[in-house]
Amino acid sequence: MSDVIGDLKSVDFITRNPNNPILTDKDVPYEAKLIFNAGVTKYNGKYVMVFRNDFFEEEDTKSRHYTNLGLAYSDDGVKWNVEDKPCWRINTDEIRRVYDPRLTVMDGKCYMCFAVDTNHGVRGGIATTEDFDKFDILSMSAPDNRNMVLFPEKVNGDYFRLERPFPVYSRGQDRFDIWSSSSPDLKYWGNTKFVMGVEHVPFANDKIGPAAPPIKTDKGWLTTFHAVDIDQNRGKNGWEAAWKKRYTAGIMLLDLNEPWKVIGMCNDPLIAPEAPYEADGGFRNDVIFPGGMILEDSGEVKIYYGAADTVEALVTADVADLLNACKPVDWATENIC
Ligand code: BMA
Repeated sequence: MSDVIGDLKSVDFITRNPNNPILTDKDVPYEAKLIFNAGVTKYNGKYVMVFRNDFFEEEDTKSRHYTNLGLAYSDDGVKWNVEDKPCWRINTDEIRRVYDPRLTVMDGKCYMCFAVDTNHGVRGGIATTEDFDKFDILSMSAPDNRNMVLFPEKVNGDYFRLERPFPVYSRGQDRFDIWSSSSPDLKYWGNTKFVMGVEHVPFANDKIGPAAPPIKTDKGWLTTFHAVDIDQNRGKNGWEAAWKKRYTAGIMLLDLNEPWKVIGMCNDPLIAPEAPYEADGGFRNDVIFPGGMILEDSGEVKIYYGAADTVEALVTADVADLLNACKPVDWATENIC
């Protein structure tokens, strides 16, 4: 892994939606500041978005910080109507916040993976909902794990998820990778396998993790991931005092029957921060974080992503171009069972 990654550009076959950013705090009829990292799916004939809303006690972003999840609906996946109140917030003495929702529809039900900051570590949860008002939690992981995404159907009789544990103690620094687990019932998870390491991604030098839930194609499971590089020279970058990281989006292809096996990957970032709402004036500049991916019947793929931890944006691409960009990899994941 090289120390400094340098300039990165998006591939030339994605198109940023002309309405970008497609959702900001101005669209939200309650207290809101940073609208980002949404999960998006199609459910009961509509596009549904559950977005993360971070807001602050005072104007100053160093003041007390709150997070809730907001809900929006759309007929076309581009213009969104936000419901008049947040749909979910857990705030107890132990649980500080729930964030980064990811939506998957399976057998007519909507499932939502989410991250939870607790006093005893970060956990990944899975809930189910029919109306986005009542959420039943099915499982919560041990710390430290998050960025879970569900595959939209069972594979060989089991549910599958991608996930990103973050083993700080054993690896000594950020060096986090993508893993998968399976479950007979969405509650008990095991059969954990290594999928891809940060060293396999030429545009990462810090950590990687899942992004939007995978979509099924006849060539394999097509899925985005997030890739992080650090450059100590970045200094102040965004509203934070110092933000040295950059988040880009990658794309890879997983084997249909053994979804922990990477069969293709694009060696360049799919989306790198370039537009002003991605690279300038945000809370944390240079952050692209996909959370929703929808394959339309026309072959168009909509990829929704949080930009600069401040707004929600959309790019589109043709599924054939995305598949074509995933070249066979010259490494193999190694699992002992
Ligand atoms: C990660 C998470 C994401 C966020 C990203 C960039 O650690 O907190 O929610 O988008 O950092 O700040």
